[in-house]
Amino acid sequence: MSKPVKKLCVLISGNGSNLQAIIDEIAAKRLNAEVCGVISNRPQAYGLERAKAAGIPAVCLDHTQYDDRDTYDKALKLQIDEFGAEGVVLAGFMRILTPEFVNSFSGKLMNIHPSLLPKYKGLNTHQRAIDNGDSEHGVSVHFVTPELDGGPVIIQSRVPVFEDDTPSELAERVQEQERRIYPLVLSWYCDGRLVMRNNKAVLDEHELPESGYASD
Ligand code: NHR
Ligand code: GAR
Repeated sequence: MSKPVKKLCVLISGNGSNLQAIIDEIAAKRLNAEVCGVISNRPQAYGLERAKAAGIPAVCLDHTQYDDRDTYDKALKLQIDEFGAEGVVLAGFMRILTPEFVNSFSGKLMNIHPSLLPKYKGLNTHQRAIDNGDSEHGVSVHFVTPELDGGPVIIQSRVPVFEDDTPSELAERVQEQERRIYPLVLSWYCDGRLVMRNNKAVLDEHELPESGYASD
């Protein structure tokens, strides 16, 4: 008998190309999941259209309409719980989340961050890698903990930085990798192979090293 599908809620702020990769992977039956809902904090996010086109409930919770982060995160949690989510996927979600929110989804909340963590936490990672003259850059998927971009890494993928790269060329190279590794990590999670234990990512009962599963 096949395992029951896991319900994932995907949080976005923009284009939603990671969301699309997840939707496509589910359609191709390589990911045993259902996207039960998509939430954006920005009304203009193109990812909302992608969700609707795939028949997925899509909601905008505009953070500018809330008094503070606490109130916003409470509304966010209510909506996620209403979708019946068993996992929460940050896919280009641009709002810092309160410790209360993060702790309430401990081990069920993942993020894709466009750098080789622990390098370049926070924003403008492509520009910073170029400015520092790095010869390589990349992307990390990690469990989310209250410490911003500080939770245990699950996987990383590396890309070269070329001398004349612009931030957007570099971002495109990184995003090509994102669309491969995020659905892969989610398939591990949905098959019950990936958990967070003692602030470590654990795959098939093996603690993953600090740089995560070696993907290259
Ligand atoms: N929340 C917690 N508690 N922990 C993490 O690891 C989180 C998180 C929320 C989002 C994604 C992260 C990224 O991958 C993420 C990880 C937004 C900002 C930010 O500064 C920083 C990191 C990330 C996402 N946001 C501004 C804010 O004031 C707003 C910026 C904007 O709207 O453009 O929230 O990079
Ligand atoms: C991705 O490159 C993701 O790594 C990055 O935003 C892009 C979203 O693309 N995330 C962050 O910068 C989080 N602060 P998408 O909307 O097309 O998936």
